[in-house]
Amino acid sequence: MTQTPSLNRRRVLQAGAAGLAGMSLGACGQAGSRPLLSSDTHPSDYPTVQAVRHMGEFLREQTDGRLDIRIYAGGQLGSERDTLEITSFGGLDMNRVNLAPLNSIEPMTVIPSLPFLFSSTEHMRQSLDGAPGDVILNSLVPHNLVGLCFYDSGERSFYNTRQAIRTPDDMRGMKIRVQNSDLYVAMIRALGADATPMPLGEVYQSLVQGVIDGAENNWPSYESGRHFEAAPYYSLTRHVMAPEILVMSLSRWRKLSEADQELVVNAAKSSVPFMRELWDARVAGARERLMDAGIQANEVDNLSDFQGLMEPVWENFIVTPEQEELVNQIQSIGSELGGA
Ligand code: GTR
Repeated sequence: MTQTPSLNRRRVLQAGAAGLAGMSLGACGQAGSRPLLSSDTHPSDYPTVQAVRHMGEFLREQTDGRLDIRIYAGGQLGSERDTLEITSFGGLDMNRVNLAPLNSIEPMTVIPSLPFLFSSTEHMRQSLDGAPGDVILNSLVPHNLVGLCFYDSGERSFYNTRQAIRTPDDMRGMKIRVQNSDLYVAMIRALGADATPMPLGEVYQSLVQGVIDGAENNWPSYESGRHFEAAPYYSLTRHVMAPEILVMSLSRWRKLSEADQELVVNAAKSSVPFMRELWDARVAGARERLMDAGIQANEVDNLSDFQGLMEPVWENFIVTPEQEELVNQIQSIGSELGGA
């Protein structure tokens, strides 16, 4: 990490901790004027960042500026795993992350990350807007986090520096970067490749230097991280549709009055449809720009080859009756939609 971000990071985290210490002296609801500090690994124009900014505007308008959000974008405060830990300690107020780095913290978050669980965007959205989503948001409280809302993250597919992937055999022996999640490691191993967990910020350089052969992500991240420059083969396996999640530190949450807690939840909920609109446009735009840039995208005819290899992964990662119940709920939403 360069000197500037680490200095910045230290300053922000000290401000967060000092703010919290100061607030703990005050009465509930008298949180003072310090904005809520929020982290995101993506750049400032990315839909997740814009959605949290939108939420901040909502809060400012509703409270005459008493509540506000300051976003530290572009991963300047550190990786998702590190900033999540800081958030649960109360050193950061809010954090927008993917569900993957929460997989090792809370087993219920594993479920929407299961490969090939959702049969469509609608299936994913309805599940997360409904009871299954609430169960997951509420499951984070014992980990000192409050789940505020989910954002779309689209479909993740594999990309690499070498060749189009059409069958699992094509990726045998490849080194594939994954997020910090045992589920993702197991998924890659089951496909016959080698999994290398690493933070998003290190992926571009690792592709260029040949430390890894490929990775997996949605169109917008493949574009914004410029991974396509080094890994031009994008194969549409669409194996995971794990959403993004916005969390708040429980200690900060508890210092809000009930009315402010309600405002924060409403602000988060109101940012979801806003984000979805941006997201759909961003996916379409990214795809078009990448095709124009000359990447080699290919459809995968027999996705069942990939799906079949995921059966043991499901078995190993669905271990509690609560998780099983959640899978059933999500699958029945899919059946009602006529998909799953
Ligand atoms: C993106 C996601 C990020 C992060 C990233 C990654 O799609 O928005 O939160 O999880 O993938 O692969 O690290």
